Amino acid sequence: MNITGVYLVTDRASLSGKSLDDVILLAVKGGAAMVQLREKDVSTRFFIEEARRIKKILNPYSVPLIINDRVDVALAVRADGVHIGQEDMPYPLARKLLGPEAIIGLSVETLEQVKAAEDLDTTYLGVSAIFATPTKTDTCHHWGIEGLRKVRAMSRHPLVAIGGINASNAAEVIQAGADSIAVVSTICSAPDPQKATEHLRRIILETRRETRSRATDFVSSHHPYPKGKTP
Ligand code: TZP
Ligand code: MG
Repeated sequence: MNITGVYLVTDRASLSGKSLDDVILLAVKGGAAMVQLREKDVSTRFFIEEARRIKKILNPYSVPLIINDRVDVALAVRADGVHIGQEDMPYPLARKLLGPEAIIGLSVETLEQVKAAEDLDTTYLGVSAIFATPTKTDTCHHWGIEGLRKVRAMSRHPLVAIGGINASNAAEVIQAGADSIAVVSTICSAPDPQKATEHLRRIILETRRETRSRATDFVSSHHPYPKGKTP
Protein backbone atom coordinates (compact mmCIF):
# COMPACT_ATOMS: atom_id res chain seq x y z
CA MET A 1 0.00 0.00 0.00
CA ASN A 2 1.38 3.34 -1.07
CA ILE A 3 0.76 5.87 1.73
CA THR A 4 0.92 9.21 0.09
CA GLY A 5 -0.94 12.48 -0.49
CA VAL A 6 -3.83 14.07 1.35
CA TYR A 7 -5.52 12.03 4.08
CA LEU A 8 -8.90 13.31 5.26
CA VAL A 9 -9.80 12.60 8.89
CA THR A 10 -13.45 13.37 9.63
CA ASP A 11 -14.86 15.27 12.56
CA ARG A 12 -18.56 16.13 12.65
CA ALA A 13 -17.90 19.06 15.02
CA SER A 14 -15.74 20.73 12.34
CA LEU A 15 -18.21 20.62 9.44
CA SER A 16 -19.44 24.23 9.79
CA GLY A 17 -22.98 23.28 8.75
CA LYS A 18 -22.02 21.05 5.79
CA SER A 19 -22.98 17.38 5.62
CA LEU A 20 -20.33 14.77 6.29
CA ASP A 21 -21.18 12.91 3.08
CA ASP A 22 -20.80 16.09 1.00
CA VAL A 23 -17.45 16.94 2.58
CA ILE A 24 -16.12 13.43 1.96
CA LEU A 25 -17.29 13.39 -1.66
CA LEU A 26 -15.80 16.83 -2.34
CA ALA A 27 -12.50 15.89 -0.70
CA VAL A 28 -12.27 12.77 -2.85
CA LYS A 29 -13.07 14.77 -5.98
CA GLY A 30 -10.29 17.13 -4.90
CA GLY A 31 -7.84 14.22 -4.78
CA ALA A 32 -7.89 12.93 -1.19
CA ALA A 33 -6.03 9.60 -1.17
CA MET A 34 -7.48 8.15 2.04
CA VAL A 35 -10.43 8.85 4.33
CA GLN A 36 -10.55 8.04 8.02
CA LEU A 37 -13.98 7.97 9.64
CA ARG A 38 -13.45 9.26 13.16
CA GLU A 39 -16.43 9.15 15.53
CA LYS A 40 -16.07 9.50 19.28
CA ASP A 41 -19.65 10.10 20.40
CA VAL A 42 -22.00 7.95 18.35
CA SER A 43 -23.56 4.55 19.00
CA THR A 44 -22.00 1.45 17.48
CA ARG A 45 -25.08 1.00 15.33
CA PHE A 46 -24.89 4.54 13.98
CA PHE A 47 -21.13 4.18 13.34
CA ILE A 48 -21.70 0.99 11.33
CA GLU A 49 -24.54 2.49 9.26
CA GLU A 50 -22.48 5.58 8.56
CA ALA A 51 -19.38 3.57 7.63
CA ARG A 52 -21.44 1.48 5.17
CA ARG A 53 -22.76 4.65 3.56
CA ILE A 54 -19.33 6.30 3.33
CA LYS A 55 -17.85 3.11 1.88
CA LYS A 56 -20.36 3.35 -0.98
CA ILE A 57 -19.30 6.96 -1.60
CA LEU A 58 -15.61 6.01 -1.71
CA ASN A 59 -15.88 2.80 -3.73
CA PRO A 60 -16.13 4.34 -7.23
CA TYR A 61 -12.98 6.38 -6.51
CA SER A 62 -11.00 3.44 -5.05
CA VAL A 63 -10.21 5.56 -2.01
CA PRO A 64 -9.61 3.40 1.08
CA LEU A 65 -11.93 3.74 4.08
CA ILE A 66 -10.11 3.67 7.41
CA ILE A 67 -12.01 3.40 10.69
CA ASN A 68 -10.67 5.26 13.72
CA ASP A 69 -10.15 3.16 16.87
CA ARG A 70 -12.80 0.51 16.26
CA VAL A 71 -11.55 -2.80 14.88
CA ASP A 72 -15.03 -4.30 15.35
CA VAL A 73 -16.61 -1.64 13.14
CA ALA A 74 -13.88 -2.07 10.50
CA LEU A 75 -14.56 -5.82 10.44
CA ALA A 76 -18.33 -5.36 10.35
CA VAL A 77 -18.28 -3.13 7.27
CA ARG A 78 -15.20 -4.69 5.61
CA ALA A 79 -13.37 -1.39 5.71
CA ASP A 80 -9.89 -1.18 4.22
CA GLY A 81 -8.31 -0.66 7.61
CA VAL A 82 -8.15 1.00 11.00
CA HIS A 83 -6.21 3.73 12.66
CA ILE A 84 -5.38 2.92 16.28
CA GLY A 85 -3.75 4.82 19.11
CA GLN A 86 -1.54 3.62 21.92
CA GLU A 87 -4.55 3.09 24.21
CA ASP A 88 -6.63 1.19 21.64
CA MET A 89 -6.48 -2.51 20.77
CA PRO A 90 -2.82 -3.63 20.74
CA TYR A 91 -1.43 -3.55 17.21
CA PRO A 92 -0.57 -7.31 16.95
CA LEU A 93 -4.12 -8.24 17.91
CA ALA A 94 -5.63 -5.77 15.40
CA ARG A 95 -3.39 -7.25 12.68
CA LYS A 96 -4.40 -10.78 13.64
CA LEU A 97 -8.10 -9.91 13.43
CA LEU A 98 -7.94 -7.82 10.24
CA GLY A 99 -5.42 -9.89 8.32
CA PRO A 100 -2.24 -9.16 6.38
CA GLU A 101 -3.85 -7.00 3.69
CA ALA A 102 -5.52 -4.49 6.02
CA ILE A 103 -4.21 -0.94 6.30
CA ILE A 104 -3.32 -0.41 9.94
CA GLY A 105 -2.00 2.93 11.10
CA LEU A 106 -0.64 3.47 14.59
CA SER A 107 -0.34 6.85 16.33
CA VAL A 108 3.03 7.67 17.87
CA GLU A 109 3.44 10.49 20.34
CA THR A 110 6.91 9.75 21.77
CA LEU A 111 10.29 8.55 20.46
CA GLU A 112 9.93 5.40 22.60
CA GLN A 113 6.74 4.56 20.72
CA VAL A 114 8.50 5.18 17.40
CA LYS A 115 11.28 2.82 18.47
CA ALA A 116 8.82 0.15 19.62
CA ALA A 117 6.95 0.39 16.29
CA GLU A 118 10.10 -0.71 14.42
CA ASP A 119 9.25 -4.27 15.48
CA LEU A 120 5.69 -4.01 14.10
CA ASP A 121 4.58 -4.34 10.48
CA THR A 122 2.27 -1.32 10.65
CA THR A 123 1.18 0.15 7.32
CA TYR A 124 2.09 3.62 8.53
CA LEU A 125 2.75 5.66 11.67
CA GLY A 126 0.55 8.63 12.49
CA VAL A 127 2.95 11.23 13.87
CA SER A 128 0.70 13.02 16.34
CA ALA A 129 0.45 15.89 16.87
CA ILE A 130 2.83 17.95 14.74
CA PHE A 131 1.42 21.32 15.87
CA ALA A 132 -1.07 22.35 18.56
CA THR A 133 -4.62 22.21 17.26
CA PRO A 134 -8.01 23.18 18.67
CA THR A 135 -9.48 20.08 16.96
CA LYS A 136 -7.79 17.75 19.49
CA THR A 137 -6.60 19.25 22.74
CA ASP A 138 -5.56 16.12 24.67
CA THR A 139 -2.32 15.55 22.74
CA CYS A 140 0.55 15.16 25.19
CA HIS A 141 3.26 16.81 23.14
CA HIS A 142 3.83 18.47 19.79
CA TRP A 143 6.55 17.08 17.58
CA GLY A 144 7.14 20.24 15.58
CA ILE A 145 9.17 20.11 12.39
CA GLU A 146 12.38 19.07 14.18
CA GLY A 147 10.58 16.25 15.98
CA LEU A 148 9.14 15.01 12.70
CA ARG A 149 12.65 14.99 11.19
CA LYS A 150 13.84 12.84 14.12
CA VAL A 151 10.98 10.39 13.59
CA ARG A 152 11.83 10.22 9.86
CA ALA A 153 15.44 9.40 10.71
CA MET A 154 14.46 6.68 13.20
CA SER A 155 11.59 4.94 11.45
CA ARG A 156 11.37 2.56 8.50
CA HIS A 157 7.59 3.12 8.22
CA PRO A 158 5.67 5.51 5.99
CA LEU A 159 4.79 8.59 8.05
CA VAL A 160 1.43 10.35 8.15
CA ALA A 161 1.75 13.74 9.86
CA ILE A 162 -1.30 15.10 11.71
CA GLY A 163 -2.18 18.09 13.84
CA GLY A 164 -2.48 21.75 12.88
CA ILE A 165 -1.50 21.20 9.24
CA ASN A 166 -2.76 23.61 6.59
CA ALA A 167 -1.69 25.17 3.30
CA SER A 168 0.80 27.47 5.02
CA ASN A 169 2.86 24.72 6.70
CA ALA A 170 2.22 21.64 4.52
CA ALA A 171 5.38 22.14 2.44
CA GLU A 172 7.71 22.11 5.45
CA VAL A 173 5.94 19.03 6.84
CA ILE A 174 6.63 17.20 3.56
CA GLN A 175 10.22 18.49 3.47
CA ALA A 176 10.71 17.12 7.00
CA GLY A 177 9.85 13.64 5.76
CA ALA A 178 6.10 13.09 5.94
CA ASP A 179 4.75 10.78 3.23
CA SER A 180 1.19 11.95 3.75
CA ILE A 181 -0.60 14.81 5.45
CA ALA A 182 -3.71 14.11 7.52
CA VAL A 183 -6.06 16.99 8.15
CA VAL A 184 -9.40 17.60 9.81
CA SER A 185 -10.25 21.31 9.83
CA THR A 186 -8.33 22.36 6.72
CA ILE A 187 -10.82 20.29 4.70
CA CYS A 188 -13.87 19.80 6.98
CA SER A 189 -14.18 23.47 7.92
CA ALA A 190 -13.26 24.86 4.50
CA PRO A 191 -16.00 26.73 2.62
CA ASP A 192 -14.99 24.64 -0.41
CA PRO A 193 -13.56 21.27 0.71
CA GLN A 194 -12.75 20.25 -2.87
CA LYS A 195 -10.61 23.35 -3.49
CA ALA A 196 -8.96 22.99 -0.07
CA THR A 197 -8.00 19.38 -0.88
CA GLU A 198 -6.75 20.27 -4.37
CA HIS A 199 -4.62 23.04 -2.88
CA LEU A 200 -3.01 20.72 -0.29
CA ARG A 201 -2.45 18.06 -2.94
CA ARG A 202 -0.74 20.56 -5.23
CA ILE A 203 1.53 21.71 -2.40
CA ILE A 204 2.53 18.11 -1.67
CA LEU A 205 3.28 17.36 -5.34
CA GLU A 206 5.22 20.58 -5.90
CA THR A 207 7.24 20.14 -2.71
CA ARG A 208 8.15 16.58 -3.71
CA ARG A 209 9.13 17.76 -7.20
CA GLU A 210 11.37 20.52 -5.78
CA THR A 211 12.95 18.16 -3.24
CA ARG A 212 13.68 15.61 -5.99
CA SER A 213 15.17 18.18 -8.35
CA ARG A 214 17.38 19.59 -5.54
CA ALA A 215 18.61 16.04 -4.89
CA THR A 216 19.37 15.57 -8.62
CA ASP A 217 21.25 18.91 -8.72
CA PHE A 218 23.27 17.81 -5.70
CA VAL A 219 24.19 14.48 -7.29
CA SER A 220 25.19 16.06 -10.63
CA SER A 221 27.20 18.84 -8.94
CA HIS A 222 29.10 16.15 -6.99
CA HIS A 223 29.71 13.98 -10.04
CA PRO A 224 33.44 13.32 -10.37
CA TYR A 225 33.46 14.02 -14.14
CA PRO A 226 32.27 17.11 -16.01
CA LYS A 227 29.03 16.62 -17.96
CA GLY A 228 29.55 14.58 -21.16
CA LYS A 229 33.10 13.62 -20.16
CA THR A 230 32.43 10.38 -18.33
CA PRO A 231 34.90 7.71 -19.42
N1 TZP B 1 -4.89 13.40 16.06
C1 TZP B 1 -3.85 14.16 16.37
S1 TZP B 1 -4.13 15.80 16.08
C2 TZP B 1 -5.68 15.47 15.48
C3 TZP B 1 -5.93 14.10 15.55
C4 TZP B 1 -7.18 13.43 15.15
C5 TZP B 1 -6.61 16.50 15.00
C6 TZP B 1 -6.10 17.19 13.78
O1 TZP B 1 -7.01 18.19 13.41
P1 TZP B 1 -6.59 19.43 12.54
O2 TZP B 1 -7.86 20.25 12.45
O3 TZP B 1 -6.18 18.91 11.21
O4 TZP B 1 -5.51 20.16 13.27
MG1 MG C 1 -7.67 6.23 19.10
